[in-house]
Amino acid sequence: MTTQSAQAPPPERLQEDFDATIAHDQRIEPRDWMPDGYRGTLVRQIAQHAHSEIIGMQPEGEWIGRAPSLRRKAILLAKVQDEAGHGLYLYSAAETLGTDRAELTQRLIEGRQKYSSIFNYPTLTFADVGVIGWLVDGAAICNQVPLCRSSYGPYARAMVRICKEESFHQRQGYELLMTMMRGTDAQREMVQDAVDRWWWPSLMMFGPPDDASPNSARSMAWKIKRHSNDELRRRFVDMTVPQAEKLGVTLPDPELRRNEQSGRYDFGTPDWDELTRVIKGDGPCNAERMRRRRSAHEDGAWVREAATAHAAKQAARARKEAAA
Ligand code: BYC
Repeated sequence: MTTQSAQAPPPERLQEDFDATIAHDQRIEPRDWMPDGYRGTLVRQIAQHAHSEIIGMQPEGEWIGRAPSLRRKAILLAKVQDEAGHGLYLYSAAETLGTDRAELTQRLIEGRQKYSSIFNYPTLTFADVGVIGWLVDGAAICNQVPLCRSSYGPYARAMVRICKEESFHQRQGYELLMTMMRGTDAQREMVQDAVDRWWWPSLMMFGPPDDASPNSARSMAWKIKRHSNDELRRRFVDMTVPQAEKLGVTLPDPELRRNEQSGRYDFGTPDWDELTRVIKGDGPCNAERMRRRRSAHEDGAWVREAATAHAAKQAARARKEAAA
């Protein structure tokens, strides 16, 4: 007689097990059963995150050849390489859900998947490198530290390593800006100008406001996301305002002030129409970023073909040796 446990459990039991795992704050792992919606949401978010890391190499990468000293060049090179690594960890996490990197890249290139709005703004001066480290990586840390507790194991574990590296990125940006602020008037103006341009786009990285965020409720119920977009945006402002004061720059928001009752900062409303436009492809650099991503993909075709041929050759040799 076949026992019940030797057979595939009934669907309602699978759902119950999944719900219990989430309720107990345990991790879902690749071989566990999961609802299609959960899998789809993860693929969407992880892929978008991976694409952001890879496209995010472009704005700062433009300054590697123009860095003002060998030290700055070495730091920037290391940072941009880290972003490539983050993309690869994330594509690997997505692979555990049954979608491979080639397929996800194809979806990006065909415009069927998104990447972060923040990378559609230009890097006009070297101060932008510092401000990206301070604000953009600072925002990334606020958003990603809670993702280390995301319910999907491979995503959460990838985040632990990524967050460690993001901390270095944020520190190097802040240190660069501190150095510039101790420099000439022209350097201080350059820093202020970069802060003015990147502040609002950095706030938009956290996504639309909660009442216009269609995915948040479900993602939070599944504990993929641990906090809402608005809560994370607020945490970022609370963290950043004292750093701006120490740096000696002004944040371009006349409504920004400390709320004595809550002990937190009140701030103005980002231009949500701008975020919508940038997400839809109409930001200052969307076309350029996608053009470069597509051409890098085409230029790399021979490497992928060579690696595949090499792997096939190795496998054939191993089979021959095993048979001998
Ligand atoms: N840009 O319902 P919502 C980095 C989309 S890399 C573009 O709130 P969700 C770094 C959203 O996808 C930083 N699209 O969505 C790298 C959704 O559209 P779909 C990347 C955005 O997923 C190099 C729609 O709007 N970080 O740090 O619940 C150098 C409605 O939104 C954006 C991550 O990817 C945006 N800003 O929440 C330096 C973190 N915001 O997909 C630094 C992981 C929203 O339904 N991702 N959309 O067509 C997340 O935490 C969440 O996906 C988000 C959005 C908070 C971004």
